[in-house]
Amino acid sequence: MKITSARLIVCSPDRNFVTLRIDTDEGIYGLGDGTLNGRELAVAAYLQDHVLDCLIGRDPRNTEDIWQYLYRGAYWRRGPVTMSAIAAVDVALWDIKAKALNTPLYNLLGGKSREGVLVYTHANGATVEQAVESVHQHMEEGYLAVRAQCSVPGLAGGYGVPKGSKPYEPAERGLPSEGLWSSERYLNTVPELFEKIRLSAGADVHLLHDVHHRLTPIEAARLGKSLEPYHLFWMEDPCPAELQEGFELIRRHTVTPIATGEVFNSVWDAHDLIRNQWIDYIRTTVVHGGGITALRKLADFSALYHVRTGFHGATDLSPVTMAAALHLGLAIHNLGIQEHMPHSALTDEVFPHHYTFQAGYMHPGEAPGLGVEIDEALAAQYPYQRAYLPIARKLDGTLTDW
Ligand code: CS2
Ligand code: MG
Repeated sequence: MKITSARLIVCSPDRNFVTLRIDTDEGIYGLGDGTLNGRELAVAAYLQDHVLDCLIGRDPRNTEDIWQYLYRGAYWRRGPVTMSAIAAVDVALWDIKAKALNTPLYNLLGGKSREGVLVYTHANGATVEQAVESVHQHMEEGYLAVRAQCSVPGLAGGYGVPKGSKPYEPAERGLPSEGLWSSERYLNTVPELFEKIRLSAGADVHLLHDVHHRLTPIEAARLGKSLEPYHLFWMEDPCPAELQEGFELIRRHTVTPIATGEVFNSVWDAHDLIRNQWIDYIRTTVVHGGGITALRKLADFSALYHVRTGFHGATDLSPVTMAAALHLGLAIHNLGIQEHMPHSALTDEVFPHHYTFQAGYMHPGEAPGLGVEIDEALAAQYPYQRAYLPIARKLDGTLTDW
């Protein structure tokens, strides 16, 4: 089998996506996701200008060799743009390989380790009360795990809280918006949020929270301790993780489980976090972590240290990535949980897929390959529109992590 062509489909049904299609001489094609929120065209250019021509004539089943060719052959290693581009190729090749063997992708990754993948979704609100109500809504939809976020009093919006009635979509068209942030007010708000949720929703629902990189390690330690009575499933991205050893300080003070890694793109970003058990869940996902080939290795390395997976699954990862994450999540032994931020109806129309949600779990489906398609005619009706993630500043104007 040989690769005969590779081309990009960049579209924006409600938000931007970069999709790669690779065709072969046996009439089988595969899809990969190269979406990097706010920097989509950087990945598209990396693929179009530096990668796609190098694929022609190669055997698509040689996923390991092609991954090493793209990783080591570039000389310049790692980074979100490079690894998203490698991921787009890698996932398309795995899609082809599974289709050629007429089997769902999970069968090439170890087969089923479970009947379904536990997922969590997002509850949020402008107030604590609205967030509590949102948790109940999602529990009624059948979710067994819910992430809860709310605005900080006196600070409009903020990470995780939608503006108006539309579902939360952090990327905004036009130039970056700026908002204010106060860790002090946040630290006084979140314990009350989870006290109220636990009182109202009971002890069984898994509760998660995303700090979104906004605290220092000692502040995160304080937050983790304050949340212990509400036994969260995890506290996510407590602080920026460039300094991996900063997590040791958090670990020393709290037993609230810690998840991080959605902005990582290599096992080396988490090497110390994992081997020192400074975290409990690794969030790096297929599209930004270098694809199925890389994520399989990351999951297996994590398993040695009792670290489970919690793949990132926001709307800025396309249905192609959601499908790939579910195939991987069904197969690996150390699955923790999968994020499920449902895409819009329009996005689902552009990307018809076989994955399903039922009673708190998702399944990738039994179609050969990934089980995802792209309606290119419909996608063409929604061309790319530049969009950015917001910027945050502290009350004194200092730029901080959004
Ligand atoms: C968030 C993401 O889902 C999450 O855990 O951290 O929504 C994140 O803000 C976006 O993926 C950024 O593009
Ligand atoms: Mg997050």
